[in-house]
Amino acid sequence: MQTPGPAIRTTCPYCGVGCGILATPDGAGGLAIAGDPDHPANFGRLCVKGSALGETVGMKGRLLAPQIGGREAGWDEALDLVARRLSETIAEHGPDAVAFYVSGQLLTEDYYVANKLMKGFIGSANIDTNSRLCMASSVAGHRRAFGSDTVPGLYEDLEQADCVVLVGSNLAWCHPVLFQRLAAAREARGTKVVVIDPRRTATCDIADLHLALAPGSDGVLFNLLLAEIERRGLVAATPENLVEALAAARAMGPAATGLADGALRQFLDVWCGSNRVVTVYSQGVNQSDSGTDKVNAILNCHLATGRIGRPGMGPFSVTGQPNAMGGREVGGLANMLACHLDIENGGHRAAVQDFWRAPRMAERPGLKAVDMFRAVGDGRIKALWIICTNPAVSMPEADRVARAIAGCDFVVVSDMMARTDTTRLAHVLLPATGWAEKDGTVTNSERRISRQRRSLVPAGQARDDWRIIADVAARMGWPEAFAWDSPAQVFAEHAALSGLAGRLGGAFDISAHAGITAAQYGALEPFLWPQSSRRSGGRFFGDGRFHTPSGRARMVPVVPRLPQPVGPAHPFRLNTGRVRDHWHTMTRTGLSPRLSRHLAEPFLELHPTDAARLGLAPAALAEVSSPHGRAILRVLVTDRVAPGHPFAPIHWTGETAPTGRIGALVVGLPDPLSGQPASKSTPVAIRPFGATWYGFAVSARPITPDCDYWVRAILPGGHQAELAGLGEPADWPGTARTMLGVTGEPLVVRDAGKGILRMAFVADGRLQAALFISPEPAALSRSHVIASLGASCGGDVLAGRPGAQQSEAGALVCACLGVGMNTILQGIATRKLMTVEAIGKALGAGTNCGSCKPELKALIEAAKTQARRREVDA
Ligand SMILES: Nc1nc2c(c(=O)[nH]1)N[C@H]1C(S)=C(S)[C@@H](COP(=O)(O)OP(=O)(O)OC[C@H]3O[C@@H](n4cnc5c(=O)[nH]c(N)nc54)[C@H](O)[C@@H]3O)O[C@H]1N2
Ligand SMILES: Nc1nc2c(c(=O)[nH]1)N[C@H]1C(S)=C(S)[C@@H](COP(=O)(O)OP(=O)(O)OC[C@H]3O[C@@H](n4cnc5c(=O)[nH]c(N)nc54)[C@H](O)[C@@H]3O)O[C@H]1N2
Ligand code: SF4
Ligand SMILES: [Mo]
Repeated sequence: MQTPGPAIRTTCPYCGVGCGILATPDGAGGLAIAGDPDHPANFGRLCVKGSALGETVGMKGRLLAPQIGGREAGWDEALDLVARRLSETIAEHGPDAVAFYVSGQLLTEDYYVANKLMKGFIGSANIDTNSRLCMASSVAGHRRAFGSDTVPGLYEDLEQADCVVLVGSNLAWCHPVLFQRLAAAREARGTKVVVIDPRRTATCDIADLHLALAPGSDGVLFNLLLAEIERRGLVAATPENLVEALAAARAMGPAATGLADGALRQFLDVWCGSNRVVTVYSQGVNQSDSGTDKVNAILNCHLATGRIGRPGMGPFSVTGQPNAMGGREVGGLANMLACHLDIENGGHRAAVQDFWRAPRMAERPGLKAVDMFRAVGDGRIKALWIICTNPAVSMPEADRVARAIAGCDFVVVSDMMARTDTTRLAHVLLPATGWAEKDGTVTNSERRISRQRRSLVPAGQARDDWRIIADVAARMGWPEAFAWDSPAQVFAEHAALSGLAGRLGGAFDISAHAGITAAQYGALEPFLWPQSSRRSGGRFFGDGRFHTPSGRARMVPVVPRLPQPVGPAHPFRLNTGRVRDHWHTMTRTGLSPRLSRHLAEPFLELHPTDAARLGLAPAALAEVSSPHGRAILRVLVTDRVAPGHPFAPIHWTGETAPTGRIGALVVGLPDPLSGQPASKSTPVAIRPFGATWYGFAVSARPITPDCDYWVRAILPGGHQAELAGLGEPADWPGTARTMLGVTGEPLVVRDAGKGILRMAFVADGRLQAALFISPEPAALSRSHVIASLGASCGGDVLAGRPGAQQSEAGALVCACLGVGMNTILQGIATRKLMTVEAIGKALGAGTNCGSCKPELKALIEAAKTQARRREVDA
């Protein structure tokens, strides 16, 4: 515990926007969270995930002490064991028999230390990161086009542009504060916004044009654009390969995009007609087996027109994780060295070896994520250290990856949480400090480096990742090279090395900070890289000078490859991605009741014609299978997706919904250049899941279901679960007691004719737990049941819906102010709240973080459409 303190300036640990946060310790282990008005990424704004950070910093679920083989151990014993087993493995099988799998959520200092240990001291490059699943195609595309992995522009370009094109990016949900900045700019100056996504997402709310192109056809689309650029005489630069790239583009026909001529024409007109155009792209582009070519197809258009590196124009790869960029800077990918230096360049290797005084430098690239886990599976890798990532869920072919980890001779996992799908498989578990407990730096999507600052004391015996790695390195025989006392010293070393890289011609140079003191590090303001004696911040490439040997940009002739066609056994193409209020495998956002209420269950967005053909009603369960695994998902029938192209979110795990693990379905098919797997395009089969019963449960105590389908989520005063099964238990009350963690006899309502069974466990007149079973998907007011939990109860909860006096709030739309869908619909219907502002004024919804504004607008639009239909009918 600590005393209440002044606000500490730190950075959000979620997305790559990198918002500044004011975290104020409340003295009881908690934090009050506010946006930092002075941070140049967000100027005080936060999205719902950032706003809810205070709900996720408690002790619940934390890994508090090292564990060996499931028993608690001391730090010395655990670190000795890890160092000994790594050293033995290297001695017996060579350095390539060990691997580190790390994360874009590590701080730069953690990342630097891990990379130094593997590439300079162990002497292998078998360190790869979840950024391989995320940014690798952008990195490879940047390096081909620019000669370096450099993001040319700045966030303010989105505000200064006349046209912003979002390709494979659901900015509204995934980079919400950047979305808000764009939406505000659009209000102010009429920015044209184009969304290119096979799915109609919340981002389309501000789109002047939505191109629902055929999945995977982005390369074709941007080649068509390049050909149009030439036709209109807009070629304004002379990059390498210009002639060849234009020839490849001219060969293109529009058919593969599936777009109507009119829509395509509008896109070409607005892109070509806007000198100030920013093309933002994300996972719809990167996560493809031809992702690198798609990135270059986009970059080509900006290079040919010279629309790059000047105010309001340029290509913009928005990064997902808070420190995806920092990881690239330290060389955390298996095919990079450090500070953007090249592992295959002898001169670069010698310089880094000399700087590190390294005994044994890696001389060739290591295994990239998909191949790394294959090597774990077939025994080539015998010791694996996983840090700050949950590959047993998030890797493609996740079941196979989990089996590989389980079969590996020696597995170490460093995490802040005790129970994840990956920690379950470890021989040694090392407790890491979490976001609020650690000090360091992160780099956001616009190259801005910000401090993350400790605001709470570490949980239990948790230690910082950089220190854990350095302590292992020291025990492996290299104490001098890993002898830092603080992250400030690590940062200083990293900054000094970047100076050396800068002298070798690299763009990433922050050597102005090479001599940084602890006090200066403490006070470090957010800054854009580079920062050296030669230059400071700003945009890149506006002067036409690139980091290639010739100094010219390189266009890449792109011959687009479309995704493999689906076949009769697996006739649907599964798209995957994110929801608004959860972060990846939910180890942190899953702790927040309000974040868990926007979407509390995994789902499959399925087009109405597909649903009808498959005999799947709304809210039915579907079994989805691929050659790699299976999942059971709640069907959400919607025309937001195209026929044949269902979508499922990625967040659920063995801890929250064992049959909702989407990674289990996804094929591990990497791009040949970047190694990034195609996570958005898996052929699957779908059929109804024939449950004989469905259920919904709430309990004040943790729920531990044991049935064919279950999903659990946290509530303000307890827990909830959706359930379904193929065969009913013989003794429902006994099953309920075990599952809901309660004792005693329940109140029971049974309608044998309809097959309905309802049970309430009441103690001291208050509802402790309830279970609702029916032969159809349980139709009851979940928000009423949830609100009844812990409240005084005379059994009326068993009606499953509120009485006449109470109203039903419905699914939570505004998570910040707790405003439900029904409340909003009622407001629209009875109080004529026909604008987002009116709803905000009357109900509060949308007035805090604003993340739900697209949904509010959609509800208003839906009401208007309904009203129009009624007029027509009348
Ligand atoms: N709420 C929330 N925000 C997050 C995260 C989170 O877990 N939750 N994670 C962060 C991370 S690490 C990342 S990488 C980012 C990801 O941010 P985004 O890339 O914006 O998010 P995704 O939902 O993965 O995918 C974006 C879109 O790509 C579309 N898509 C699929 N196939 C294609 C295609 O062939 N062409 C095109 N043009 N589009 C296609 C999908 O329909 C989807 O809407 O989000 C970051 N922000
Ligand atoms: N099908 C499909 N699969 C995907 C994607 C997709 O779009 N579709 N997206 C991919 C992308 S872009 C990404 S980025 C990945 C993300 O996938 P993961 O990286 O596997 O997901 P996270 O849940 O963020 O895992 C982070 C882990 O680190 C722990 N942790 C948090 N902070 C710390 C810390 O400071 N130190 C340590 N040691 N541990 C910490 C958390 O508890 C958690 O267990 O998923 C990828 N997988
Ligand atoms: S947009 Fe939201 S999740 Fe992303 S950094 Fe800002 S507050 Fe955090
Ligand atoms: Mo990511």
